[in-house]
Amino acid sequence: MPLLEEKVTHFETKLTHADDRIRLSHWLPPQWGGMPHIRFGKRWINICWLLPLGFLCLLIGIAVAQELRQIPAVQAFLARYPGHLTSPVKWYGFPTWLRLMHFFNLFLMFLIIRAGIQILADHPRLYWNVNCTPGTEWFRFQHPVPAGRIWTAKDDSVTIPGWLGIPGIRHSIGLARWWHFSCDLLWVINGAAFYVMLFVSGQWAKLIPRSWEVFPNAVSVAIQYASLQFPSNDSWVRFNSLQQLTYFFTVFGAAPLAILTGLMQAPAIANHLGWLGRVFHRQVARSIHFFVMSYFVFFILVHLTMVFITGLVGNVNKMFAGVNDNGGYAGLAIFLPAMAIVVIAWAIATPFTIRHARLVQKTGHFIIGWLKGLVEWFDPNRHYTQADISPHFWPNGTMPNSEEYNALARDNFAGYALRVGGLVANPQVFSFAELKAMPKQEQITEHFCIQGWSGVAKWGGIPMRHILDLVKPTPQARYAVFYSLAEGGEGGRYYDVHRLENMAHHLTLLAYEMNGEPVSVLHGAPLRLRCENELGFKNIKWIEAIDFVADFSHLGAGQGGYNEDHEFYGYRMPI
Ligand SMILES: Nc1nc2c(c(=O)[nH]1)N[C@H]1C(S)=C(S)[C@@H](COP(=O)(O)O)O[C@H]1N2
Ligand SMILES: [Mo]
Repeated sequence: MPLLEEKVTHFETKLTHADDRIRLSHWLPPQWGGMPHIRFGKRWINICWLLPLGFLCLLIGIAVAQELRQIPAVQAFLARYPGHLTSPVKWYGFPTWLRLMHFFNLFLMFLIIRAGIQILADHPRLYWNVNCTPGTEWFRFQHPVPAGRIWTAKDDSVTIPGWLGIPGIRHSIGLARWWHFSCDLLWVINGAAFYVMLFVSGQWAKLIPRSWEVFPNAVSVAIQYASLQFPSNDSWVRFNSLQQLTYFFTVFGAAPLAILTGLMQAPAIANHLGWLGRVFHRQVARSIHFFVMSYFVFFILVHLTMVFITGLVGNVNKMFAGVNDNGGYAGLAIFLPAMAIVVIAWAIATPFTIRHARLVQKTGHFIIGWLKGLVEWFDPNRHYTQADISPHFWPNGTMPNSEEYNALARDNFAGYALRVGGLVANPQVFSFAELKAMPKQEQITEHFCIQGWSGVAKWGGIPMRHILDLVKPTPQARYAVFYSLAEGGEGGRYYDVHRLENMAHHLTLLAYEMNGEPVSVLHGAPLRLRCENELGFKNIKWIEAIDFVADFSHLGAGQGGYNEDHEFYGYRMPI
């Protein structure tokens, strides 16, 4: 059937090439959100109030602590618990590995946090419920969702300054994720090596509290700091108890929690975890992930302040030069250039990413793409119940607006046909009636948009396995290319590439029903894909044709899909 072959492959010509850099004139125009607000019941409170409030608490804390120190019982308490344990010390100093890992850690942390905030700006709302119904968020830096018009998740994304986010422009989550995930991997490797070295070297004894007395001692330190009579700083030998508890929590509490709550946001992982994935669903994980980030920012601010006000020269001598010396400048001689590296990296991350977006995408893919791909092996098997269906399901993407599509829609898609061809034994054109007569499968599943929102819906349609059985991909076929009836945001057909393994999964569906009704135009009529271990953008809407190929590098800009080409996403996105 040469004619049929042509009909499918001819879609290639409707794809557009994409720039390897971001051209701001072609990008989503900037849109500033609001100040960050937290919701208490029906009231929204501006978090800027935290600044004067925090300052007031600090003042009151100082006054209270100074009064406390006048009380004999408190003086006795301070004498009994000086602020550190008095057990003998074996591990002095800061070895080279520790100082180096400390620096790598801080260098990566800045990039991770900046890219993380950029990711958040793509859906600047946090929720405790999985439905993400507008108005139910507990935190936002965006205005309420406008009523009376279609408001997609992309419409909702906001601009943040380029010095804060990477790369600072609106809806740049694709690039921010390469930064975030690549630095994450390096950070995890650094952290794992740190754990190992701690225990190999014996330095763990400095970091891990081993007696309950650490708690009264920590209270003692807090009173001493707050009353502005600082305890003696002898971190060369041992940390004071408050310091020890804080470092301990940061290394063994906050860091693992950041990793876990990061992973739990991935469709392939959360969909694999059954009840655990339902209780700690994506929005819970995302909210906790945000708290951990806030904790890290708070920790960095306090830590830096303490480094500066408790004797900068001595502190950097210890932590950067590894010498117990309160006078010389060996520490500063390393600290200042090290900070210069941080500042330079900070300054160039955003402009570099805008100028060399494709390179950032490819580098990110090289560093972390293989690991993300591995997550596809988790079998998504979670089902929700009818009662879990979200009352609101965010729409997303660029709507179809061709005459061809509108004519089909006017006719309730009676004239619609799905073309399936390429490397298959039986290329076919299925009429809508034929498709609906095929075996039907229903599933209630959660949708994970890359931007951060989620939603549960019941989908009904044809298992993709059935289509595979009918058309029989040849042994050369490795990928299924889906072509949409709609264009993408910058023009040219929206398309997306999936690995054949994912297409054979029992939950992969060509859906023509959503929540028991025909899929609406907004959500992908007449046919849209459900692939439950991938992020939302891979669930292509308004499908016109499926083409089986051995390779996709000749399609569009060769990245495996429209958003992959134009927004620098990865084509395997189970996380
Ligand atoms: N053809 C096409 N399909 C698309 C998109 C698009 O822009 N064009 N957007 C994707 C994105 S980013 C998401 S999150 C989902 C949204 O599906 P929904 O509108 O049903 O929520 O559709 C995906 N499929
Ligand atoms: Mo999305």
